[in-house]
Amino acid sequence: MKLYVTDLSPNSRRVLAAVHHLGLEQETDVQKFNLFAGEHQTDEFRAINPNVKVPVLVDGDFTLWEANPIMIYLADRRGAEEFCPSDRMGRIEVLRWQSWEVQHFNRALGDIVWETVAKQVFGIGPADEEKISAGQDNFRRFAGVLEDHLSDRDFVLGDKPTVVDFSVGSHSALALHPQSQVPLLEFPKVLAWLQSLEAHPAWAKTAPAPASEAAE
Ligand SMILES: N[C@@H](CCC(=O)N[C@@H](CS)C(=O)NCC(=O)O)C(=O)O
Repeated sequence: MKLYVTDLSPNSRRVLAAVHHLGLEQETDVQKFNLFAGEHQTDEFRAINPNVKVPVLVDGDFTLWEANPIMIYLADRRGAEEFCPSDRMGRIEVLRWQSWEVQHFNRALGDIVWETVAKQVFGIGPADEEKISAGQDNFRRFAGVLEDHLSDRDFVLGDKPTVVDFSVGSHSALALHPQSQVPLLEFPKVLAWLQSLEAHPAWAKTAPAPASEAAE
């Protein structure tokens, strides 16, 4: 299999972490693009993903873009039921939380850390305080849902980490960045869950270097 990723991306991180967790390193040829140098903007890569974005997985004749389905595909390929349940209701739970993180939780989180971390690291202008404040309000709304959900479990689907934790927690390094201004102290269960994800062996292997923690 060939996997196209970049160093500076929570979307790439979640897929790479799944590769490690599932023990697929030997079967996966990882190609890293430097997005800032425009290495992905070629006709060849556009033919692989017309969105011209990473991550992308190519497995024989099959090409798959979008981080969340790539992780599910890899888990199914491995028959990794504990990591990604395949029964009807288990799969619905995976889809529920992955939809939620894309649309709500990580969108709010991304809005904050774009202003507080990414802009500083990439030197692309001052943080917009109004956008930070709006992002924080939005984050509180959805983090409250996760806080309640984690009241009786360690991970999103129960007592073990699954593909859903890699999805919902994909921005962990940015959220835990000292300058993030993500109001995590108001959500102790969410904070503890993010910290435990950071300690997960496969997740830890894919931790961004300090200077590259501002992604997307
Ligand atoms: N929804 C996509 C998002 C992919 C995405 O936004 N990738 C970024 C890196 S995190 C990218 O490739 N950006 C390059 C570009 O837009 O030119 C996914 O989940 O895979």
